[in-house]
Amino acid sequence: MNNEHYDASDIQVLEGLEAVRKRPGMYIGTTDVKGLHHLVWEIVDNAIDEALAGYCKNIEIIINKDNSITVRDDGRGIPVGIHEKTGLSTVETVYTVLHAGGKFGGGGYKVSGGLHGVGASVVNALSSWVTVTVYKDGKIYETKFENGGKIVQNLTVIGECEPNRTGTHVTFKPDPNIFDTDIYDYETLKVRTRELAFLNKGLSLTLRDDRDEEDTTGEHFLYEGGISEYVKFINQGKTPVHEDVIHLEGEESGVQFEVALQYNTSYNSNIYSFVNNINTHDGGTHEEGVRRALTRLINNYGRKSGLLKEKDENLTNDDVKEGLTMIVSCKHPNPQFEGQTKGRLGNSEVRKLADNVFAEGFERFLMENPDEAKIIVNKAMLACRARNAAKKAREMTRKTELSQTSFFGKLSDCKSKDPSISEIFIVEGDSAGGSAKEGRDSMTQAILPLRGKILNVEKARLDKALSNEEIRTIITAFGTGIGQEFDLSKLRYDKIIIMTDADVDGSHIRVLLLTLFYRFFKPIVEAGHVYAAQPPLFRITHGKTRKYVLTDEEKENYLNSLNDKDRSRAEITRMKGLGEMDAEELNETTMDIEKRVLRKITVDDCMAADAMFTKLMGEEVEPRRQFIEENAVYVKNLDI
Ligand code: 0RA
Repeated sequence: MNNEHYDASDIQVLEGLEAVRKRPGMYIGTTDVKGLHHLVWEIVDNAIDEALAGYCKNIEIIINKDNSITVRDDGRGIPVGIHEKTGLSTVETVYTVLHAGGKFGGGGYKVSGGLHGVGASVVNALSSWVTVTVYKDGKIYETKFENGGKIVQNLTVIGECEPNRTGTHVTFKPDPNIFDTDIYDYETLKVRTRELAFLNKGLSLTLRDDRDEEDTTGEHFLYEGGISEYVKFINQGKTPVHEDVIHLEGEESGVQFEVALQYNTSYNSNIYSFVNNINTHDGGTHEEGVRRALTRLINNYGRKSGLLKEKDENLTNDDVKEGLTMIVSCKHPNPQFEGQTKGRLGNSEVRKLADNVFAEGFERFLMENPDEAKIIVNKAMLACRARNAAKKAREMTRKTELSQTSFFGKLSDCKSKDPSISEIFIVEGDSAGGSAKEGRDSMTQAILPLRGKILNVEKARLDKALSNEEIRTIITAFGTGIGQEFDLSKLRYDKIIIMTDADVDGSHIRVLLLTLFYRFFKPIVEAGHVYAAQPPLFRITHGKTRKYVLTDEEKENYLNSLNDKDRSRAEITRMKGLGEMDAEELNETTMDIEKRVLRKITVDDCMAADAMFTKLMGEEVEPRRQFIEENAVYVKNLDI
């Protein structure tokens, strides 16, 4: 090796790593907590490549006490010989030359994610220190770097090992001068480690947290079934409509493709696709191939089997994906990522491969499992009907003019057409609705009385929700539309105020409304337009004075503040319901902008409402009893 050349490349090396330190975002996206975790995956990806090449079975990830990370694999060990271009060992070269990566591979292609082989040097550049140990040829080699990748110990033999032992151990400490935080989150590492185990069947991954005295063995992730087990994992707690997960795979010209899927009885779909273990959140050709084949095959089977009649329209992809959980995974030697966030696979040849592999396997599945096939086709047909019904219902609510009599009969709208000063009270029961109508400020306050209980939308598709009168009226009143055409800017009121009794029935209706808003009008809740009115619990009268209070505590405080004479005339009435108040009282206590108390509803309230609903309506007596007991403050005077 000639000295001049060595100097030149040496300078180049330092310049390379310096560039990474100057603009880390270019290489790892961000230097926040996300970037910090990214470093781990760069190192793990190298080990996974070794596994995909068929030489590594176990990978261990350890969070050390000082928040440094150790990644161990039992692959062949990074080569230790001198690299002809740099004059350094290959290990040192891989860790210090920005574009070394794949070029130093011993054949085979790199398919795992990450920075295509430059990951090791990028991690080194962004670390305060790195130690690499290689087990190979009965020897233990070690090299050390500090301060952003500067070699402080050239590759040295530090001991001997069993002749058949091989592998690479890397420990790195992210540079606190680069990253906003230096603390690793176990849960974040766990979720991705588990995902990598699902995506690489048969590979054993262990995650251990040495910051925690208790944890000595860590958690092990090994899935012989690969993405099939991923599908099962996602479908936990759901009811599958066929027992076995369908798992199909194929390969062409070095491109591996596989897909696993299972239908469940829910109305939502969970479809995730990956290329080289990276989530392609915007899909791409691998996902398109499958979607196209799935839709085509279900239609073909439906027609051939007579389930789908001549008059029936073709099922769409939206129809066939209802209740579908599916993982698509492609391993590609030369993937082209497209789109703003590079989250889409662009390679056009993959569409055909995915279509072929899926079509062949799924057709066989349908032929061999006619019972399951029938369930799947019927489910898609129901989804199709629901889609059409929802479309019609949406058109109907859109067409329903506010002046139409059936609608007019329910809503007493306000005179103002200015949403910024308008509010709507959704009131439980006709009689309270009557008082509210009388007691309102008709300029800005609209009243919508609800008759009976509204539908629980948690267990219904959009079409069924839209067939419910009360829900249709609410949609028409809001003016925003629903589903695909929802438009927050069309909301006709600034405040939507739920006004229900302070008892179990009242809280039940409130919960149903919150569930409806959460599921179908979430942006309205997020924008802070939804409120709960707080009607008073007690009326205290003495002489000509009337006082309303919201809680027991307020009642006691008020009584204590009175003189003896007043207190002795003091009549206390527990307000049983809104319907009991006359218009004047209702206005004074609950509706008057100056005097009322409103509670703003948040998305968290809505999520809690869903859980509460399950308790209230569920078959089980115990949670229901418990709920009533916990809410005893509301139900003191209720006969139960
Ligand atoms: C290229 C060739 C050989 C091994 C590796 C790369 C290798 C790289 C990494 C990175 C992390 N763990 C790794 N394990 C292996 C094989 C060289 C030989 O056969 O001697």
